[in-house]
Amino acid sequence: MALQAASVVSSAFSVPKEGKSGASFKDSSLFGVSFSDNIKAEFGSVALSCKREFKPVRAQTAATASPAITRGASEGKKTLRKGSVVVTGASSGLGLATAKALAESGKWHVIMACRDFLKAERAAKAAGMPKENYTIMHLDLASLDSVRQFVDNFRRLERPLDVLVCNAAVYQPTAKEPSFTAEGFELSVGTNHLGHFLLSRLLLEDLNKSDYPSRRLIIVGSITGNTNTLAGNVPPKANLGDLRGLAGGLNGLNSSSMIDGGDFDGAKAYKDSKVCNMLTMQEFHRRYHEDTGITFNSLYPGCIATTGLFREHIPLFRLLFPPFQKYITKGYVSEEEAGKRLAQVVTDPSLTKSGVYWSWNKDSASFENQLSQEASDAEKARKVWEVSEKLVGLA
Ligand code: LMG
Ligand code: NDP
Ligand code: PMR
Repeated sequence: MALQAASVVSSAFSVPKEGKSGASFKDSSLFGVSFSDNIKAEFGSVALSCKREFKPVRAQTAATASPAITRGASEGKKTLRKGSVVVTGASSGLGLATAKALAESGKWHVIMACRDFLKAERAAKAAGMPKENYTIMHLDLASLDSVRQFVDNFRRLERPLDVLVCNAAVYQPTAKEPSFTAEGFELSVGTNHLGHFLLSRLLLEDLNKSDYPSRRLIIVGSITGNTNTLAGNVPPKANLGDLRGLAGGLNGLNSSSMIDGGDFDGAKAYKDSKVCNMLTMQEFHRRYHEDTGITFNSLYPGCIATTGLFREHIPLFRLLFPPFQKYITKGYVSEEEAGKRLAQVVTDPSLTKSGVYWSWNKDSASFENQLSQEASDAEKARKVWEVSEKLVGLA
């Protein structure tokens, strides 16, 4: 059942006149980045990007939503309605910080898609999120039934879907044996990849119906899935192999619980799931960007060493990991800062390019990062897509 924690407001807001000022920058952080990545960011005004991307023809089905752009009562100024964004796993860590940043901007209504309603409600309250700017809905990504139920419930809200953020994840670095989703998929890949794969495939239709100027599908990736970085070379390394375990259903019975068919390793399963996330984003881009205009992106928000992601790690790790990242690798980023980064990928008019894996340099400036060979392998992306389709019942 959909649980609505906040009432819906239909207020509109004025489009800010200008985006950020232009800048060209060079990434200078040591780890996990390609050093040659200089990008010249283009910062157009919001109004300009609206003009370029707004296609009224798509608006036909957003029946109950107000049109994305309307004329303001006075001065004939263009106004943009509040954006509507779904964030999975918004009950803690990066998801919560992102939801907070978006809700506080007053420009977004955040649907917090969470497996633990009360935890999410308490977290939103404790974070001081304005209650008219969020709604909590139940979603357990470790159950495909729950994913389908969520999509039905979301549609009943009759809100447009302008941006979908696939953020939730589990990490089981100390598990000796695999655990499984409701359908019997190994839990990390089942939750982080397959649950999100079904969710995003189903909600693509809703994104496509939105008349919002910039519609985006964002899947959170990570440096540890990218073996072109030092962090990605800490064992066990991500490797999807020939996908034999995935093709067998990851059930640990008649197939391996690992994508590559090997023995269970929780840390590797997580890293593999992140590779799937990054491949899925690119396959979405190849299949749908041109026809729909939707922006498909992934990102590495920085090492948020204090989140709940490490809850199953040994206490010594949890004690040492934050200072290690802060003072030695310098890859550390606070939850708040990481939330701002992801919120930027949701909403920044300069980040509309599709098919990009965003990262940030030490001055917190975004740049297009390079994925590892495996995480940018188009053939593997297609295979992961096709096998995943079968597993989640779409093919
Ligand atoms: C595994 O162990 C566990 O087995 C697994 O269960 C799971 O938990 C997994 O990733 C999670 O980890 C990883 C283990 C093995 O690493 C450790 O945690 C051991 C820590 C050893 C400490 C080393 C000292 C470093 C300085 C410490 C300062 C004190 C702070 C301590 C904080 C600890 C928190 C981490 O790791 C190893 O096998 C050893 C490390 C291997 C480093 C790999 C680096 C490979 C470099 C290859 C270069 C490739 C170049 C790529 C190009 C890059 C371009 C930029
Ligand atoms: P957290 O554990 O704080 O957040 C994960 C969220 O996912 C929680 O809200 C959790 O819910 C939710 N979740 C877990 N399982 C399910 C499920 N079955 N159904 C619905 N929601 C679920 O970790 P982070 O904030 O660190 O992780 C967020 C994202 O950031 C992940 O995609 C992770 O891979 C990525 N990331 C994190 C990095 C880091 O350094 N922390 C670095 C790079 C990427 P609940 O609160 O109920 O447990
Ligand atoms: Mg890593 C060199 C930089 C760097 C960065 C940016 C990270 C990020 N890590 C780096 C280096 C190292 N780590 C080194 C040199 C080691 C060996 C001491 C190391 C170890 C390590 C462990 C054991 N790191 C870890 C773990 C985890 O359990 C985390 C993990 O792999 O989760 C899958 C992790 C991480 N290191 C990161 C980041 C971002 C993580 C965690 C989360 C993630 O990728 O989502």
